[in-house]
Amino acid sequence: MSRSTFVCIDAHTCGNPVRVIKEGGPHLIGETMSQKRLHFLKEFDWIRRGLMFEPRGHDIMSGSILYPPHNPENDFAILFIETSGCLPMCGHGTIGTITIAIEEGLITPKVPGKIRMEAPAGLVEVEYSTTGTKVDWVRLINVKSYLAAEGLNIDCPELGALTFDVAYGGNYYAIIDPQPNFSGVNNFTAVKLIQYSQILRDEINQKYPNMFIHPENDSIKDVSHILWTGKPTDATSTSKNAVFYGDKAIDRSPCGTGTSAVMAQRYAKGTLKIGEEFIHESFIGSKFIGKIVKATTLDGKPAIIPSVQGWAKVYGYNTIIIDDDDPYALGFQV
Ligand code: PYC
Repeated sequence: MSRSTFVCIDAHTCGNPVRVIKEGGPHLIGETMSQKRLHFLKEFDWIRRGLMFEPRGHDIMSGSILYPPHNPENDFAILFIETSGCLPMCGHGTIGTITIAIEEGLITPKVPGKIRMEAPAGLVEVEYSTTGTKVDWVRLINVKSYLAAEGLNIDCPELGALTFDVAYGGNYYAIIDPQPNFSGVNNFTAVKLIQYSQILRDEINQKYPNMFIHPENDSIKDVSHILWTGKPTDATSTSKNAVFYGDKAIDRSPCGTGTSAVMAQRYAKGTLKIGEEFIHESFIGSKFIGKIVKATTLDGKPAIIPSVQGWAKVYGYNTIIIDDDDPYALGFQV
């Protein structure tokens, strides 16, 4: 009989959960965070399942584990753990993790106010601001983001034929903008969007096999998220979204990697310029401030370096036990 204990700190980023595993994370083998992510998925996925799924987590739970950096110039490396697996990059996860790590003294940045974080998808530079012991905001300069395909077609139950684009912002997103068969996120419930997204994600990856593979890291592939857009509720926002991830989740935050993907899509289509503010509203109305920091290239194709700013609040300390004698040690989903 064995029992594992995980000391966690819980927060939410603009409404979406982030659980940082402060103690109890496994030793991982690899020379990069991308290699360590694959080692974790092969040997330690039980930890993710136990801590993210019910009864210790829920359908929308996500979290992270911190590791020493592989390059001594950087501050730390991060593994994202989510109900969906281990994402190569997670924006709300980064904002929540940095807030927890600074407020709770888990890291001491080499340069106060700036952090160099190694994510499986690549190096992410972060800035943050504090008042006393609290972090006010976190801004991440994300990995190269790009529009991978535009004007693709798929049939959606009830709605009919839909056109969509695919963009990368640390994960691959199918972006469905308002069109004749889809009037925008405000006219749909989360339950409906989840039902459609579950079917569409599978169908998109079947219809377009091997089409979305990161040019520099082939462990990052396929559409993992569906991002539905629509008119913002607040007149000061640029756009509103509902981002589907995992099996049943709609992101409560505006989704950092999704915001990066949409900025890459808009930049490629000429509707967002370098330096222009892109205020992205989540399904519950919380906001991220996005910006294109600069234009770049990825594998010879146009790409951008996006920044995404948001806030997080720490709300609890949680020591979690996973005991072999628990029939739900590995969690479950209904
Ligand atoms: O903020 O990048 C993000 C994210 C991915 C999945 C949920 N949130």
